[in-house]
Amino acid sequence: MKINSNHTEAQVISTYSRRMKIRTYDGNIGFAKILGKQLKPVCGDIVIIKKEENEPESIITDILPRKNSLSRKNKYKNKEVLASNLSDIAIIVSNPPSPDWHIVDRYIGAAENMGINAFIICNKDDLQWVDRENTSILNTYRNIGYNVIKCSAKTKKNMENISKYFEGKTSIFVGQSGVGKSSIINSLIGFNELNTQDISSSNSEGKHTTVNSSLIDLPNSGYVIDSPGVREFLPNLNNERQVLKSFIEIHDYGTKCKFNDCTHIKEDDCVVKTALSENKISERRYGSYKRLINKIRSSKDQRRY
Ligand SMILES: Nc1nc2c(ncn2[C@@H]2O[C@H](COP(=O)(O)OP(=O)(O)OP(=O)(O)O)[C@@H](O)[C@H]2O)c(=O)[nH]1
Ligand SMILES: [Mg+2]
Ligand SMILES: [Zn+2]
Repeated sequence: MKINSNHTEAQVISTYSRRMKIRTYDGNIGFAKILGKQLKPVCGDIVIIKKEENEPESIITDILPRKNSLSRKNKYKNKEVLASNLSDIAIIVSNPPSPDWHIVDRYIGAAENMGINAFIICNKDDLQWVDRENTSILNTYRNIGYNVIKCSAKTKKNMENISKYFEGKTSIFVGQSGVGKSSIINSLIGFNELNTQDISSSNSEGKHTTVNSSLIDLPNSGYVIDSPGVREFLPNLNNERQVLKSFIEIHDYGTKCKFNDCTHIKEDDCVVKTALSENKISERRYGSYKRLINKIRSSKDQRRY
């Protein structure tokens, strides 16, 4: 939308410290600087830009209200936003690196708290890493209601289905370093826009090849945001209510508990614990839930002393 002669809206497509790559409403790509120190635009933001005469770069003067945002707490305990205005979080897993399902639960939790979809993509299926244990974990996610798909960016297995799913959406690709986020996106767009790199063979850890998020146009419609591997970014859950909202099956059984403030940890007469003993809730997911509740409780204790 054009606002007046020298103010227009643009979308942030990648961030480089205080300089942003933007796309204006007419599709032009350019760079813009941020006005002042308060504004902190992120990938996916719609911003107002001002064009100064004889200046090559525009100035970002404002950020339009975000529909939603994916954020974490940084090491100084400040909220740091990674991306905004999303419809889906695609959580990529593979092996190598060995999958960390707790990280998957945290991203699912972020999606649930943002009110958007979570989608699990098991990449590197050409390596046949999905064994019986992993199949059972993936079936738990399917039974709760999440989409799970196996693919290979290398052999292109299921790439067309993935491409169809993300059409018209604004999704962010997240997951451990080296799982193949950038490789899948390159495959979806049909050329190597993003850098990818071998996982170091010595420790099977990714090398954190992607260092800043960037929003990529999909060939038909929609966008995907490539993000750096999770060592740099794990979404934060701020309180016990948000943790409960993250685990929809625990939340659903929990509505039938005797006490409506039941936290499903130590209480007697807890429907969640009964469901757990009857294998209706996965032991692993419940463990993940408890780990996050305990994390919040211990950080509260630390603040008290
Ligand atoms: N065998 C196999 N290797 C793959 C596949 N997809 C990606 N890889 C390899 O996995 C390595 C890491 O891929 P990247 O796309 O850089 O991973 P990333 O998730 O973007 O990593 P960061 O940017 O560090 O977060 C590269 O060597 C890729 O070639 C796949 O489907 N099969
Ligand atoms: Mg990458
Ligand atoms: Zn309970």
